Amino acid sequence: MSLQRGLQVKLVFWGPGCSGKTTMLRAVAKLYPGMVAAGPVEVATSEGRTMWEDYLALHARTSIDLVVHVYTTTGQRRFLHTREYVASGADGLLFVADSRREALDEDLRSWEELNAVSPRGTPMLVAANKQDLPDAASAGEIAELLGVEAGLVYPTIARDGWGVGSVFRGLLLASLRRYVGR
Ligand SMILES: Nc1nc2c(ncn2[C@@H]2O[C@H](COP(=O)(O)OP(=O)(O)O)[C@@H](O)[C@H]2O)c(=O)[nH]1
Ligand SMILES: [Mg+2]
Repeated sequence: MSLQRGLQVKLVFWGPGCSGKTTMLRAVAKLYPGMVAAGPVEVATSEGRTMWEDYLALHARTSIDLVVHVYTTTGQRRFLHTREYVASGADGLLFVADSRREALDEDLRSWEELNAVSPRGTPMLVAANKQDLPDAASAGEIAELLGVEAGLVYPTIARDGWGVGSVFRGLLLASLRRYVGR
């Protein structure tokens, strides 16, 4: 967070491979077309897997001139160092869980990794993504799996943008409240 030229906020999407982080970033860009200042930029392998990070900048020209930098991390296990680097200095973290039942083990592994590397007190919300799939675990089940309050878990369908605005605004507010609202 920087106040030098308006207010600059860094938000990071974290989660296991294929949970929908890149799709979520694209959905955010679609929700706020008038505010997109840069991106989405995607650094992917030839198979479309995120290799390094994706990046989107939103600029709200309000009285405080707010710039929101949004990054997604690569979910692939072997890229832990890249993830830590991309997530460092985050003002807010969104854990994008894959709600398919066969993905729940990977969700838990990725969640534990996030909690091991992120500084205590960083605002964190969870998206229980892929709610359109018939076997999807509910937001409540994801909350129980991760051991967090149900109110921190938002159901989403990143592929069509459903629920993405709510969780994104919630994360932005939580990251700002930390500095502004006390
Ligand atoms: N059914 C369904 N598929 C999704 C959803 N969000 C993402 N996907 C799909 O999941 C796959 C992985 O998504 P991607 O955004 O690349 O995942 P990432 O590895 O977390 O960046 C892609 O085929 C997406 O189209 C969703 O809400 N529902
Ligand atoms: Mg990706």
